[in-house]
Amino acid sequence: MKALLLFAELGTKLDPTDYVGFTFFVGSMAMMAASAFFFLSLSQFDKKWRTSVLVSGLITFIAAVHYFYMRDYWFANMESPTFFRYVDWLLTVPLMCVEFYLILKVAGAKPSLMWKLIFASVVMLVTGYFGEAVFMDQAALWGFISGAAYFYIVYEIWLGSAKKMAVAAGGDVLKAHKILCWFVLVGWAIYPLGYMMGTTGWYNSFIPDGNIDVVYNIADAINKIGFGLVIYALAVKKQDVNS
Ligand SMILES: *C/C=C(C)/C=C/C=C(C)/C=C/C1=C(C)CCCC1(C)C
Repeated sequence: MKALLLFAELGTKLDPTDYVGFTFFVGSMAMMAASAFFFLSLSQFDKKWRTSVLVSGLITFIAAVHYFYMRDYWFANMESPTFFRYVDWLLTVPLMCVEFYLILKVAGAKPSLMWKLIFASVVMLVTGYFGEAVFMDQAALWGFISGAAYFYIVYEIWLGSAKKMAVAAGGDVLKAHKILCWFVLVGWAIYPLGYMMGTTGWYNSFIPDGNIDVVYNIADAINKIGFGLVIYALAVKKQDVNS
């Protein structure tokens, strides 16, 4: 009975001023729509590019499922679904690292490049989770370690071996790699900003207070869907060249 009442109450309480809930809602729909788009486009690509577009779809689909959970969690508890958030990231961010490897394979990228990026992304996310949910009074320290792993990824794709391979591949692959690099440098930098808004540390004096979920939700939409579209556009171009 109590559960029923709670449900009835929830159903009538989609507060129009709850902009956090709104971004969870829109986020889940956007991820779902993007997944349908990527999956339904798959048959137009040959094997070489199909995997890349498939991974784009998996990234937004995994996010969509997590957004359904996060949205419900938010409406039921009115607090951050930090656990679901990090599980989502732990699955999708390594897949974004896989995308770099997949598009650079034409220039001879080896799986070791992929594993380096995946390892750094896992360090970035696990230490971020520690700061946000486990050792909250040391958020600044864990955020710093997480940031170091983030900068390693930025270095590797902008200047390291991934960059060299992109240059070797040239043409459309190099162009797509460049855009993805910008996503990681600018789009991903939104996350540490959200982290600093939502945790306690020395940065509180100059970073404004804000809702961490709104920031993360906007960043996710930009990064997951945008990233996927860059891959999709590259696959379409390559397909035209081949046929
Ligand atoms: C689809 C989800 C994506 C692309 C998530 C990316 C997340 C990050 C780049 C998070 C980075 C963080 C830092 C660099 C420091 C503070 C802690 C984090 C985990 C928010």
